[in-house]
Amino acid sequence: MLNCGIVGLPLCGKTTIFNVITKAGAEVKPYASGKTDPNRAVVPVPDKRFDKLVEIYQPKREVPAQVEFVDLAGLSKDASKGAGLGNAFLSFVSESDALIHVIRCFDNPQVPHPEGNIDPSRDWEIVEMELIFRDLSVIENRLSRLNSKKKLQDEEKREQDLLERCKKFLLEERPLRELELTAEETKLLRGFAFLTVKPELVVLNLDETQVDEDSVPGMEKFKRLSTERNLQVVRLFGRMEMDLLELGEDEQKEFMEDLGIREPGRERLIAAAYKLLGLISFFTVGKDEVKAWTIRQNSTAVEAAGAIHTDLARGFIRAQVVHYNDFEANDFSMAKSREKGLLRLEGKEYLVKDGDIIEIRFNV
Ligand SMILES: Nc1nc2c(ncn2[C@@H]2O[C@H](COP(=O)(O)OP(=O)(O)OP(=O)(O)O)[C@@H](O)[C@H]2O)c(=O)[nH]1
Ligand SMILES: [Mg+2]
Repeated sequence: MLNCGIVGLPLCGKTTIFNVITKAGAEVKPYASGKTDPNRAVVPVPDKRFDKLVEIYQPKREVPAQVEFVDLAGLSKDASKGAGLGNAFLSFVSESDALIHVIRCFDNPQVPHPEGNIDPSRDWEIVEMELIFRDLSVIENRLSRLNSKKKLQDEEKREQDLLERCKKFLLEERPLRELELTAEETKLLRGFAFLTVKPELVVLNLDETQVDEDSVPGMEKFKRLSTERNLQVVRLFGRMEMDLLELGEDEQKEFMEDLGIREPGRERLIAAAYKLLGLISFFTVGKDEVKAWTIRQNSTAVEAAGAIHTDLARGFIRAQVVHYNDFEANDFSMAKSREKGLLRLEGKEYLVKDGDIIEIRFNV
């Protein structure tokens, strides 16, 4: 299962956000935990389409899509040089498929900020630079090995050129995710497990007193930075949403409305993380089971079949497909959808869309 690692400076609210997402109830302390062993939890991905299908089919079993979240220890300045938990921490980051970067906006005198004051863009840059330094040191190591060889094979020469390009890019303080690469180059780089290629979602962790986010010191500067760097940003009232988890949904909404907060960030954040990972869902439906299956974007019908069972991919004949939106527009009736030609048979190479309802015809 793919996972999102939660990163950020010490005491920015990573574990709090992890608890909001996962309802795992991990311990939250007002001093840096210094814990290397990450908290992990698998959570169902909220999807109104899935809920509706369950309501229609009333199946014996319902299985939503899932994603794993990993709550990492705080990343200190100079971690790439071994400070704080240093390399141990960075190796955990390298195991994540995508990053959720928590930025502290809340002010809390009981919880000292490691840099002394609230400044979202500075904090973003510190963590980003550590990831860049770590990637640079991986590149330097490899390059010095390649450079020490008397004669390079063609493939090694290509690798050397590509790494030089990456290095130049990183030295301009830009993450590798912004570098344009061919499919082949992407594959070549995969083995290095670079940290700055991982897709990143920024979470602004706000305090309930910061409903007007412009009251956060340095917010204007951060907004400029996020436009310039094309950051994907989600806002969340971490501690408040964690405290509200015990309440029922309605009570929670009411409470938040009183504070002037439109909607809880939890579901939005999980959905954004799922998308960030490049994942989509297709559904299988029936009286026994309604299930949301997770595949990567641009997967084919036969790959989708393989996600269900290798036999289905091996004996694949056709996929019967109707998109959820069409199904809904036709009163959730397969017969009506078929009449309109919206329920159709697709071959192996069909690119599955997020929200397709699929039945695999196969023969083994
Ligand atoms: N006032 C306020 N305090 C918060 C908020 N979010 C987190 N805190 C407090 O900040 C402290 C640290 O929160 P954690 O979630 O443990 O932070 P962390 O980033 O996981 O910390 P480390 O793992 O030690 O790096 C706790 O005392 C939280 O209650 C918030 O939105 N407002
Ligand atoms: Mg923590």
